[in-house]
Amino acid sequence: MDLNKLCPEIPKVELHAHLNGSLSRATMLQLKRYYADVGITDTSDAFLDEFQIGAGDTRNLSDCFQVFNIAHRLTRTPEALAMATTLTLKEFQEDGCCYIELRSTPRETPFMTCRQYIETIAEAMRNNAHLPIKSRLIVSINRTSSIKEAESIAELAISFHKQYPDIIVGIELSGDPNVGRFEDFIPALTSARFAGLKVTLHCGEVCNPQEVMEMIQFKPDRIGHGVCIHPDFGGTEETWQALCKSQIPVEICLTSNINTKSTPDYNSHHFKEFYKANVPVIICTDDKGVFSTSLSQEYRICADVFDLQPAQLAKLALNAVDHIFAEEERKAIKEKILNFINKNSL
Ligand code: 6MZ
Repeated sequence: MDLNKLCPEIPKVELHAHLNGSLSRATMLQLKRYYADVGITDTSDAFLDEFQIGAGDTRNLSDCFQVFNIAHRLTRTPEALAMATTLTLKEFQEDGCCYIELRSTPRETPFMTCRQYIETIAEAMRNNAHLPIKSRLIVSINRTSSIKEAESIAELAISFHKQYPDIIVGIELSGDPNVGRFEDFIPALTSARFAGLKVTLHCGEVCNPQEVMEMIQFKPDRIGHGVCIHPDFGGTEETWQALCKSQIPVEICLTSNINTKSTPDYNSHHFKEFYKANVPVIICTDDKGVFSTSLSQEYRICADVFDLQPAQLAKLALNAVDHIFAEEERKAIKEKILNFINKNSL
């Protein structure tokens, strides 16, 4: 079976996609045209060229946090942010994604408050509710922010979760993993969790076994990356056993880990160990714009590198549905994937 044909066709779910990291070049160019039309000074095309971090790039994980400023410049008005959300949802849909949890960090800009930032994305998602792709929002806390800022983002997430229960489903911790301490964010994350929001944490993107243990003990609903958890990849026997025992699902971002040099190459990616040990895994893109990838490309790479058969690939998509935060969507999405499996005799 031709994987290049199969991977876009499998109905897939995306559970780890940062909005501003997901902007494609086409979306960025469209946003630039919008700024020109409304007469706001924007960026040069050369500036856009810095956005993508490809395979041979010399930039590493720490450097990559600079590139998000490029996307941030393009999403600083509510109109542009709404356009970015809509265009990104449509691109995921065209790639065969039937459910997405987009995540984004509320930012105050000269044109909007943090409150308006969340409201704009939530409204854009509502306006696109008629599309085949179902979408939800996870509010991000950047770990480089202060405790006070994190608490105010959590409060906003809680109040919007009440106002948009059909859209805002979770909260997450991301940003440069070499900055900030997880323990400082526990009160903000705990209050969000008590209010009914699900929690996902960037965990073990760099080597920090103590923080990995604290995160696993917090019992998040999912974790992202999990690069440095297995002892062969910078974790310890203790972190690995704790993860296996917890059965916390892991959002796996293959190309992101390679292009940021968190992992040397695809063959040595920790996916292999996780899959073998039956740790629940979900294939995701992370920042499809920055890393020039797509969800179907990540599925294809996974199949190629780890020698997965089409049926195993479809099973990965099916199993991912158990971990989506909008529990009310699970049944319909499972049916869609099962129909695909049956129709293709996988
Ligand atoms: C940690 C990441 C990330 O929120 O402005 N972000 N955090 N590790 C990663 N691995 C590469 N990729 C993206 O999207 C951009 C923001 O997402 C987080 C960073 O905080 C980045 O500024 P939003 O939509």
